[in-house]
Amino acid sequence: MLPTSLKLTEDEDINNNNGRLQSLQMDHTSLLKQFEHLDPHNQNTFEAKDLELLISTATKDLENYDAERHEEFKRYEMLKEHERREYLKGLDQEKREKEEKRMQELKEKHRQHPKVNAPGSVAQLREVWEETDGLDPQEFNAKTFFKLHDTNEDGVLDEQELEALFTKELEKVYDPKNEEDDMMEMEEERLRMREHVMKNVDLNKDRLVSLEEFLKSTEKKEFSNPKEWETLDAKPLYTEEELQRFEAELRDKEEELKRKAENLRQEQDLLRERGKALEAQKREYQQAVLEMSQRQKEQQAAGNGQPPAGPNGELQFQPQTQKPEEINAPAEAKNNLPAEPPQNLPSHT
Ligand SMILES: [Ca+2]
Ligand SMILES: [Ca+2]
Repeated sequence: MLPTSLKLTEDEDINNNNGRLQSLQMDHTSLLKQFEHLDPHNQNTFEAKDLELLISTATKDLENYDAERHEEFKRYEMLKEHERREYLKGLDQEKREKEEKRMQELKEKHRQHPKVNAPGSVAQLREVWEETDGLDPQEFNAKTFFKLHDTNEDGVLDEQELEALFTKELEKVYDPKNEEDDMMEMEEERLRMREHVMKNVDLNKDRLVSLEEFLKSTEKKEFSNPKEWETLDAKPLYTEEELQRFEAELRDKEEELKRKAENLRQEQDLLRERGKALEAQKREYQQAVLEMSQRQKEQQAAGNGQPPAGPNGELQFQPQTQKPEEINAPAEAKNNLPAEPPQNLPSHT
């Protein structure tokens, strides 16, 4: 949706409304940046032409957005069917037949629902009027209805306000509690309903319903006597050919993923091998360093009387060359002759 500041009512003359223009200029540069296709020669003034361009660009973007949603939905349905078929393929015949029967029953069950009123028809609006708004059906009035459902009171029904009107109809077909009802389908159905109404009602194609457009639509034949609304289950959503193409695409993607996974596995193996080689090399180096430093210690020990180093380079314990009692002992006591009792022992008396 366009920012509300950009919505001009029909009788506003942009070129003569300087105050309005000035307020638009406040943030028009940032707005311009949001849309790609604007006139690059006119970046400094915000003119009616810009506004028109902006609106038509935004409208185009929204159209593309809806188209993309339809496309995504179709793919979703094809994926669902693909998975269903794959699942059935994996079963033995007896189980498969049982499952096929169960699925068929669910499908039938989904198809059984009260009649859906054509969106935008008098019957549909009256039902909202009566059941949602709690008003007397005899007093239905299109203008009051419009005002009531223009919830943000900006004078138009936008897409959200319009879609909200269909909830009542959609609830006849889709119940989140039922296995057979798919809420993705409900949203696709809601989108289709909105597009259907816009197509009939939105005369100036600005994706908004003005009161005038709305009132005009109530005078049309389709309003009181519409064509029956076909719910999604009425027609196939894709052809068998489209499904085949989609499945081929899936297979291609799967192949590519497998290829990528295989490449990754090979790379991983390679890295693991390289890691092992590095680890072995590291150990070899460590061993070499150890041996060299041991040799160095031994050489040093031999060369300058340093004590030899232990296996990890620590100094080995060396008994003291002189025992404490020898320090003050007479020289003759140092030989192996029976020693005289020391002369200067402290008396213990
Ligand atoms: Ca509104
Ligand atoms: Ca319109």
